Amino acid sequence: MEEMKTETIQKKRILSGIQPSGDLTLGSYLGAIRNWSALADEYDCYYMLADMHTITVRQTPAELRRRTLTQLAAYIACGLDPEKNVLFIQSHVPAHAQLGWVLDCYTMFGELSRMTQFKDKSAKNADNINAGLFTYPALMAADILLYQADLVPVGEDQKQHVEICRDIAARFNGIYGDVFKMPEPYIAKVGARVMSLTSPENKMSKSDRDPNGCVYMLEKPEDILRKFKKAVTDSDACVRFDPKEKPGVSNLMQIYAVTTGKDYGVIEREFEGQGYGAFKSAVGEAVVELLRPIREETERLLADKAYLETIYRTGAERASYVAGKTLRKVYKKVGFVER
Ligand code: ATP
Ligand code: LTN
Repeated sequence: MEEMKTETIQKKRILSGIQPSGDLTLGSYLGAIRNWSALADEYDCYYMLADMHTITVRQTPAELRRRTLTQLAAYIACGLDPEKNVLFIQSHVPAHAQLGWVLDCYTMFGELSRMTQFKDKSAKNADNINAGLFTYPALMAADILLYQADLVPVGEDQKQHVEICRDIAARFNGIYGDVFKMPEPYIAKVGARVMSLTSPENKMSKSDRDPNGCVYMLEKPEDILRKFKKAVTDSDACVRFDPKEKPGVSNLMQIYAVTTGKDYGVIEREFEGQGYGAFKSAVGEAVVELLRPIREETERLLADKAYLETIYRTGAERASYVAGKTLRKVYKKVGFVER
C-alpha cells in the first residue's frame, strides 16, 4: 500500500545531454555520466545525444554518425539503463528545432553576446562564426524546457547556459503565463572539474589539441598508463592536495580519490616518502580498472547495431510524447493556428 502511494507521486524530472563532438573523456565520465546513473530511481530521467549542437562546429559526417552511436553505447555501458532512463538522439525529436526557433525570438542579442562558450568557441573557430554557434543557448533552452525539467545535471562550465535558459523561460512565462517549469542546474561536488594531464590549469576536454592531456573513455590500457606516467607534476616530490600550488598532483589526487573512494589524507599517507613514479602508476592503473568494464561493454554493444537501433527509436518515441505536449502549448500561446 505504502509502495503504491509513492508510485503515484510525480517524480522530479531531469534532462541533460552531451554533444557527440569528440570521443568521450575521463572528464565526461567523472563529471557527468557517472553521476547520472545514480539518479534513475529517484528521478524521471531524459539523456540526449546533442547532435544538433555539434554542427555549430564543422564535422565530418561519417565521424559524427560513428561518435553518436558510440556515445549511445557508452551511456548504456556506464550504467544508464535504457528501461529506467529515456536515451535519445536530439535530431530524432523535431520539437527541439521547432521550440528552438520560437525561443530564438525571445532571446536577446545582448545576452547571447555575453556567453563565455560563444566567446571561446568563436576564438577557436574564427573562420566559421556561424549564427548557430551564436544562438546555441536558445536551442539548449528548448532542450531543457520541452521536458519541463526540474534539474539539469551539468559541469561548472555549463552553468551559464542553464541560467540563460531560466531567463528565457521567465521572459516567456511573464508574457504568456506559466508555460515552462523553472529548471535548476545540478552540479556534482566531486569530479566537477577534471583537469588536463599536461596543462592542469585547463579542463580536460574532448576537443583538446594535446591528446596527451586527455584520457579517452575507450582508450587502450597501455595508452592510459603511458599518459599518466607522463602527467605534469612539480619538483616537490610530495603527494599533497593543494590545487593552487600543486595543480598537477592535486588533479591526479582528485582522479585517484574519485576512482578508488579513498580520501586525500589516506592518499597522502599511502605515497608518503615515495617519488611521483609510484603514485602516477597507481592512478593510471586505478583508471584502467575503472574504465575496463565500460570499454568492453561499449564494444559489445556497438557490435549489436539492431539493439542500439531499438534503444534510440524507443527513446525518440518516449521523448517526442513529452516534448510534443509542451510544443503544442507554446504554439497555441504565441498564436499559431492549430492544424
Ligand atoms: P568540447 O571540448 O566539445 O567543448 P567537452 O569535453 O568540454 O566538449 P562537453 O560535451 O562540453 O565536454 O561536456 C559534457 C558534460 O561533461 C558537461 O556537463 C560538462 O560540464 C561535463 N564535463 C566535460 N568535461 C569535464 C571535465 N573535464 N570535468 C568535469 N566535467 C566535465
Ligand atoms: N551544451 C552542453 C550540451 C547540451 C546540454 C543540453 C546539457 C546541449 N543541450 C541540455 C544539458 C541540457 C555542452 O556543450 N556540454
